Amino acid sequence: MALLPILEFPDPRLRKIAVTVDTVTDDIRKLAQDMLETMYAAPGIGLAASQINVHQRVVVIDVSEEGDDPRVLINPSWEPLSNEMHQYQEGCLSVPEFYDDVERHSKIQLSALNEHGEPISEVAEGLFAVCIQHELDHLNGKLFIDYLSRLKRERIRKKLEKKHRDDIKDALYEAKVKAQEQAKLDAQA
Ligand code: GNR
Ligand code: NI
Repeated sequence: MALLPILEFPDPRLRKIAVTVDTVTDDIRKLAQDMLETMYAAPGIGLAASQINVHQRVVVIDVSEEGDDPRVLINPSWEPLSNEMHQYQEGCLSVPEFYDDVERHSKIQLSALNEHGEPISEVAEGLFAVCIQHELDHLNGKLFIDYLSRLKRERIRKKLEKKHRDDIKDALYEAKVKAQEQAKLDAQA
């Protein structure tokens, strides 16, 4: 198992369209397990392969209270089962610390392959339906903030760009302190 780094907006790689998985191999199952581990550690309730820079149509979801219902969805698709829409305050691991309302279909029919390569089809509602629609968007290069006003999206972009600059500065400073400590040890040796 491995924790994978998550791409953050406005990284252009989040805009790539993921390709269909031909065959559900051990490599795909290993990818899904690493994605689940990464999702639980974040913590999050869903993760699309696009977010870890793997542009294949693989999604993991766990919307259970206890976090004990991992779902692997390969080549997922959905269709609305009613025209009823539901607003939900969404967040995204690729847009850390921003939350806003998005309208999604309340009831959908999900089709996908499971981790064994078997076709599944089920009705999804509530948070599961929200999450499926959010993750499918990732596979198509779309983010929840694309549904917000340009002004809001630009404000988020500026704040995250600053965060990324600060993260790099912090990492450089940490590396410098470490190098100084090592130089001191070397001098004593
Ligand atoms: O962890 C997540 N929470 C969440 C909350 C509301 C609507 C969608 C989500 S998905 C998100 C994890 C994520 O970014 N998946 O792509
Ligand atoms: Ni997301």
